[in-house]
Amino acid sequence: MFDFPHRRYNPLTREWILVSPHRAKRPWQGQVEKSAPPYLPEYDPTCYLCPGNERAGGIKNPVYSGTYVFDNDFAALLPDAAPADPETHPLFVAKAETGICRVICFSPRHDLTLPQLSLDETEGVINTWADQTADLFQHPDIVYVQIFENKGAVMGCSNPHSHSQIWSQSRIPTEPAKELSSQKEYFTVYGKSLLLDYMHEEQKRSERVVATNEYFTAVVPFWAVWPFEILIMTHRAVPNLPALTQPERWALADILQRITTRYDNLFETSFPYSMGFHQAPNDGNDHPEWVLHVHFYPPLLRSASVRKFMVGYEMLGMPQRDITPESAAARLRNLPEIHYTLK
Ligand code: H2U
Ligand code: ZN
Repeated sequence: MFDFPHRRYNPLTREWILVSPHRAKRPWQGQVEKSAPPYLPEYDPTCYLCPGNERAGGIKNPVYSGTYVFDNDFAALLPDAAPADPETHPLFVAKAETGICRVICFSPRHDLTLPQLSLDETEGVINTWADQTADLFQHPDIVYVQIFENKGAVMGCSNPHSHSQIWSQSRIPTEPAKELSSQKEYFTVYGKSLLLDYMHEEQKRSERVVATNEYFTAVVPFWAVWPFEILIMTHRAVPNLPALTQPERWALADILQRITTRYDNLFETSFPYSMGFHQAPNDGNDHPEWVLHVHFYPPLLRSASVRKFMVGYEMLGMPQRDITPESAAARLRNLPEIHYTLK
């Protein structure tokens, strides 16, 4: 159906992307990424995230056994009271920003990534994310809580020991702010949630669905920019992680494991990505329009060593992709859900 150049609209961000399916066969003589190291020890005495080890600044991690949370020693945002805005000229606008940044280790094991954890351990990670969100929501000046995981050296991750980060702050950052305004507007016009309508339509069409369970559906979105981008949506209008029921948390663990296992199996490598949750802001309002969801943005394109670059036309014009979201979804859907290292 879509074998000609066309643009697709992202209703969440209200931006367009260019799709050029005929271009997928162009040759590649460019940069080749190093794959993940084939072997990691269970414990690394030089790792600043392993239990009992020292971090920058001399603080020692406890000998933890499940998840472990600490305040980022190099936090991008600081909780101190903000000074007056440093600039007032309309062409030189700057505003003080406060916040709290934390690091969450998934497990004491240095060598295990999300798909290699047990379902119980993954549910433990989800409970920690939810508890951290609830805790940060108690701070009067925290309006937005951004949870994310940067995985793999190509994504700038500094340490293979599995961890995620939380950056929480006094303003809503750009991406969730766009999603807030589109979801709100859709809710005002139609009286329904944009993402629930989208999810139901994707379930009917099924060609972009990668995995689903009772409470979540994972698709390569119609408007995906990254080759194997995934969007996981809840089946009801849940605003944030703390609002998930226990069966929903279990189902979220299930779908996260199944998606990350398929990712690793695609090129038989520890698949790099940036992933994160978009939750409703903590601004004192109800958010009936908001549907909790997870974005996975993986950079790999055609093998474990060739990535997509967002350069040239994409920096100056708009995002573009070659393989269609439908063919990416079909490839991911057809992969086994047993991790390739267990074969
Ligand atoms: P990555 O997820 O991008 O690898 O970042 C790891 C975080 O860990 C990074 O934000 C923090 C860095 O500031 N960190 C500490 O808090 N303590 C340390 O001893 C090293 C790194
Ligand atoms: Zn470690």
